[in-house]
Amino acid sequence: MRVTKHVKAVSLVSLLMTVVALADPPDNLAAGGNFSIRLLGGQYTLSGAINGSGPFTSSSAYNFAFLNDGTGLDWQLRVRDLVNAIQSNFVIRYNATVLPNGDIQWDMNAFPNDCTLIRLGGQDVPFLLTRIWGRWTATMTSIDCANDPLGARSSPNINIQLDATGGDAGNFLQLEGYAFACQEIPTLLTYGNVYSVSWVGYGGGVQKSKGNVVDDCAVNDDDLLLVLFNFGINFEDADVNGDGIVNDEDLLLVLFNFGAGN
Ligand SMILES: [Ca+2]
Ligand SMILES: [Ca+2]
Repeated sequence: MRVTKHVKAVSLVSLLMTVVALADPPDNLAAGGNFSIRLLGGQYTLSGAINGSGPFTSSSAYNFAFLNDGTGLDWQLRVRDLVNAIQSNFVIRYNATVLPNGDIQWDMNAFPNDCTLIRLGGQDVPFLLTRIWGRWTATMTSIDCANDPLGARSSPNINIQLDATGGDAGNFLQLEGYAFACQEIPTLLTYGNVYSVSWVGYGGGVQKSKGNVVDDCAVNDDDLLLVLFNFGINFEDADVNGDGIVNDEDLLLVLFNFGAGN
């Protein structure tokens, strides 16, 4: 029985290999399921009811999962995770576009109208966040399969590098709101602008749940063989869907994703 299944599987693989096209960077990025990012530095200004400016750096790298709706490359986060000085839990979404030149651009534009707090000089003061918007743009470069250089994700390995491009038009964050009281009083209107941003990101590879059990950033013969040689037993390394047994379901996941990441 098992031998018959294997023969059928190998025949199907031969068929698939004739129709699977080489994946391009956007497909590779999506197949990884998430990406890591680190802001290397930038400048900010505040004007209006609050005034200030200066450089900023970030010592931390972050990892964001791609959303399953939309393009498969959209992602979201809370305002407080993007601007640590603002405590808002409002969720903002970055919508992805692959530009004609192959770069990826994420746009965000939200109107939270959230009465929250902003940290000024070590004190939290009320802040009515009325709008926040921005853009990240990056080149996508295919690189050799490797561990995430930012260390922000454990698996899968990465094979796409993202580098900021497009200057201030391509990479910025802006916000506006009312400081010191959650009321739309004109004299309290405050603008924030983040610019001269440099950042780097990594992604790609293929998730184990899509058949990449041997993590070489692609679903290929090695994955197929690991599943076949451990067919019918409980072997975590070859258990694609993590249900405690290596069986038809795992084999199908490998076959349906065969060629991904190549
Ligand atoms: Ca693999
Ligand atoms: Ca399984």
